[in-house]
Amino acid sequence: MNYTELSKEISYALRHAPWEYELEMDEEGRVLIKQLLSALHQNPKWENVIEDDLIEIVQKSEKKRHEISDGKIRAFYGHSIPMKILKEEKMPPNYLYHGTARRFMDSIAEKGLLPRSRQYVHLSQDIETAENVGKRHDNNPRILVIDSLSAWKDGIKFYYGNEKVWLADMVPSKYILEK
Ligand code: HQG
Repeated sequence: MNYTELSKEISYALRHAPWEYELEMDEEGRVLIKQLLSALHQNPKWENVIEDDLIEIVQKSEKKRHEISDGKIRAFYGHSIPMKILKEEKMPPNYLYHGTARRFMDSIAEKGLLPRSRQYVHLSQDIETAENVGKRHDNNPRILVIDSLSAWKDGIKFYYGNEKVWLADMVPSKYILEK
């Protein structure tokens, strides 16, 4: 069984298209594992997937994308569905980082960081993580430093994703220190 492919399909279902899988999602994005498994089983490719496979994917993945608890599974971040997933508001560290493409810089300087197709702007806890995020868009990404604590003190909300990923509704450009 190809765990990378299965992990991508689970992310797709939980972040972008729960209705395609007839999943009932709670306000924090959790769905019953049983429901997800029976949806996956309809595809011959995944007819043998069991809960232990999901547990292994979640545990072994370097990026903590999903969480399993109490018979439910959720994606920690990345959502694009219309129902806004409720995230835990939290005071951010002094600085957060955002890796992006050179070609987006003018627009970011003008409008700030916007969620684009997702529900939240995604920020990184450290520079290395931001570099990896940025490389998905540009082989020579720009790393932005976000003055997150000042932004938070001024009323910009930040939310906890996982130990490496923070979320925000948007980040005005005045809090972007290097660009
Ligand atoms: C850019 C992956 C123009 C923004 C990653 C980014 C992450 C603007 C792109 C997670 C803009 C959106 C999310 C503006 C922001 N004008 N461009 N005003 N504001 N942008 O993929 O943050 O592997 O939706 O800089 O590792 O790259 O899927 O977001 O370049 O954690 O688990 O618009 O997805 O995780 O791109 O990545 P994305 P992202 P997974």
